[in-house]
Amino acid sequence: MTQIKCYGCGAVIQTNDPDKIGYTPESALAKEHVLCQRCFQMKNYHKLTKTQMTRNDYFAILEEISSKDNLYVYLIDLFDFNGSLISGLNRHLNSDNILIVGNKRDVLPKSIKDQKIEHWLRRQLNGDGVKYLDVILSSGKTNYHLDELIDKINHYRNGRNVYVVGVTNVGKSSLINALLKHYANVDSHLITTSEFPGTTLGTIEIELDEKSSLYDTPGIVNEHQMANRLAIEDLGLIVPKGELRPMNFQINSDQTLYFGGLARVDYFQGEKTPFICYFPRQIRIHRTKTVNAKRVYHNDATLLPKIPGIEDVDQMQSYVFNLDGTKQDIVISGLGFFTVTQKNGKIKVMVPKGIGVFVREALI
Ligand SMILES: Nc1nc2c(ncn2[C@@H]2O[C@H](COP(=O)(O)OP(=O)(O)OP(=O)(O)O)[C@@H](O)[C@H]2O)c(=O)[nH]1
Ligand SMILES: [Mg+2]
Repeated sequence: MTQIKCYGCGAVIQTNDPDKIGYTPESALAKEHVLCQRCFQMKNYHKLTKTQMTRNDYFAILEEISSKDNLYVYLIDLFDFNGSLISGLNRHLNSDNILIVGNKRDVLPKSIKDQKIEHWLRRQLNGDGVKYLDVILSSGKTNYHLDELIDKINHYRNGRNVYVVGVTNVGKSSLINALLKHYANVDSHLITTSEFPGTTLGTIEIELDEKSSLYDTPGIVNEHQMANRLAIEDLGLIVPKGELRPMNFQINSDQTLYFGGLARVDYFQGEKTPFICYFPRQIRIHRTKTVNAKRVYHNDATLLPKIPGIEDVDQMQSYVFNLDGTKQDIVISGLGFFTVTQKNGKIKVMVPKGIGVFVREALI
């Protein structure tokens, strides 16, 4: 029997086990385009369900697609650069075949020039030793640069197949849907997208011409991203819904900021200085005196969301950073970042264990 794949997530359709991926009731098989039950519930009721895919499953897919000569469109979420990279990217994919797309351009302020973002992105990639063919910025949400993206893909693919790859949630499926709507007038049987990391479960083929196709692929789970630790119902809170607005806090050296219930920064040495915060609007930023911070975490019911299992701020992991006067972003992977430019200052960042905290050259 030939395999049928779900058009929403790429899982192989099966009618035996409702708890496994690809399950569809037999009655749904008669349709021209088959959707699995999980995608049906996501699309119609926004009901998200966890799946059993492991990191090894994703790497097996990556290994399979990288064994042939293809063009790889590697998406990076501009809001979460560090969370978007997998270590040893060039070990998995040949640098001569990688087109880097800085996606979700819409979340960065319009006032910053594209050229500045692109240069910043190239410097970050170089700093991490990532080699590639070219870089382009895009947004699947606002259809930004779709024509330019298609031109670059056609230029570099040279008749070959194209695979859209990247970690979960960078917007691979949304960008492909934008292309489908824009160029093929498709508005039904679109690929399923959601804030759940791990929406796409198998490769999804879209024909480009008789000989070649473009494929959506499942994202690789990046363990240090916040989205992998949150309760499903809270995932929507950490996905930026629109352009990030800076929130400026003048902080004294005995003060603390909470970013929802997910992270905290103590400024414990240095003169009064601005902390310019870029976090999704749904995340409340709360300032308190450091001496009261522990009690506030415990008692303030509005510091939301919290990671399941973390009731006390002492259960978080601490990282101390020295501020040296250069304009730097302190990044909390998958949650947001703040910019500080203070000399001779010290901060302590507290995050749930395993969540990445990075210092980088300021983006904005
Ligand atoms: N602001 C903004 N949000 C986006 C954009 N593209 C996708 N998103 C959001 O990011 C989340 C993930 O989008 P998907 O398209 O499902 O991401 P994916 O890379 O296919 O994820 P997996 O299938 O899990 O690997 C969803 O909440 C989208 O609404 C974009 O260009 N801008
Ligand atoms: Mg996807």
